[in-house]
Amino acid sequence: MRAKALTLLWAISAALMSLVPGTASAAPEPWQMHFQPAVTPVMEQVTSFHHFLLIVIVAITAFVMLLLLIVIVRFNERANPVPSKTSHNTLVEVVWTVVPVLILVGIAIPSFKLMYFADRTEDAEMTIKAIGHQWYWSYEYPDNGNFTFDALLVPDEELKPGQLRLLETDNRVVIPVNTKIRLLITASDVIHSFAVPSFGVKLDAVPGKTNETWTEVTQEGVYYGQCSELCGDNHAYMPITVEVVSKEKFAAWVAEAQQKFARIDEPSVDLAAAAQPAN
Ligand SMILES: [Cu+2]
Repeated sequence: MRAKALTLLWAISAALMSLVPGTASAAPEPWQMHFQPAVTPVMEQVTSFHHFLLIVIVAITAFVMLLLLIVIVRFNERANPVPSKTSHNTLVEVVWTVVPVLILVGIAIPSFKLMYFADRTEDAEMTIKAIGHQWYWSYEYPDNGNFTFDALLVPDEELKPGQLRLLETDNRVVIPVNTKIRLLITASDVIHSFAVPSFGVKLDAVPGKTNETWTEVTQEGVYYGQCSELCGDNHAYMPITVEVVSKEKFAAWVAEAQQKFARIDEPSVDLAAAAQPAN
């Protein structure tokens, strides 16, 4: 009976979610109500954990509503003019203490499992470092030639057809598909937060501290994120644009990026020349 009710709730919530427009495409859409589609193992688990919680919440709300209705209908002054003087009932008190504890434990176990799963990966194939600045992100690719670049918002008047307003950057973070990537997140000035909803990644970028998480995107495409920690005037204007490509395309992009972008360990001024005494 309970299994049947849970299945029914599941079906209802799934049906309601399928009515919400914009659940099928990779890019966020105006008035989107539900999550962006999951493209990493972490986000898939976040989405199904959310569905599980929704069922628990609906069941608890319906149960409390039912109790309230019973009280209103059966125990109002007219229906029940002589109320009982009961003030204690050990069994009921034990039940209303133990059952919520069991529900919370039932939520906590999968919650902690997911938290540790999202926390870090042992066998990352490459590393990308994202650094938050007021107000843009810069990226470092230590395993692919140690180059670095900045990614700034494309202003409205420079948007090309197909580019999303406030979400497109001049340089995209390019990553290979089906590759475990360690993400190191930090900041240079104030606290920012690196968040890409369809990856299930949201991590604070704290000056003087490096936070670690990971991602493995299973579908090629372009995904968008934003700084998610109030960081000053232009907080809303430092988006994250990630392009997920095949491993071959990524190798080609790396070769190009090594020419195009600066190396981290290469000084921008020629130190030897600068040390020469001027005549
Ligand atoms: Cu920020």
